[in-house]
Amino acid sequence: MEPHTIAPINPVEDTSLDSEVKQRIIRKALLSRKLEERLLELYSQGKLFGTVHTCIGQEFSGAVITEFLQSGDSIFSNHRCHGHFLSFTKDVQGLIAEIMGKESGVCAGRGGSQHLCKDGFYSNGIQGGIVPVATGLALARKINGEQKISVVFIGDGTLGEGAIYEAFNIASK
Ligand SMILES: Cc1ncc(C[n+]2csc(CCOP(=O)(O)OP(=O)(O)O)c2C)c(N)n1
Repeated sequence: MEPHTIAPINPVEDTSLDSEVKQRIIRKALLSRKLEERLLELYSQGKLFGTVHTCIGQEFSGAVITEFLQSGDSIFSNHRCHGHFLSFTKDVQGLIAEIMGKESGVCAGRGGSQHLCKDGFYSNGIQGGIVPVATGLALARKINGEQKISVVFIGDGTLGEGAIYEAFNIASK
């Protein structure tokens, strides 16, 4: 059997994307990079609550995927969720306020950097913990005949979590 290959995507050079889409993708990626650089400064000044895991170097994953989602689709993210959140919701103020523990934050300051929830966006700092949740929502939507998808972002270090394989088995049905 041939190994499964995934063609590399270069969102800047890919000629199948029109320039407006490319510019939007780059703007989202830059917003994520600049915001997280500022977060790291604030963290070193002791102005943030809890931990701050950045997605520096991974900004394009959320910036590109969100170009291909439709209204009602959901994203499930991990401990490096800021870029995914920003690309999906565009809520800069809500994110910063949340990480600063303010009531005006997207989860009233209770979720912090890793546990965000807004308009179909969900993140969880427990490695792999959100994958069965994403699968459950996808299954419910399938049963209800809704044409909506769940997108999950995980890192390779999460491939040792058993729960994700149980979720993959359900998702493959
Ligand atoms: C169940 C569980 N075990 C351990 C941790 C601690 N932890 C946080 S991030 C991380 C590594 C994650 O690796 P990967 O998914 O590849 O993401 P990366 O941080 O490398 O981008 C670990 C072990 C956790 N959050 N959850």
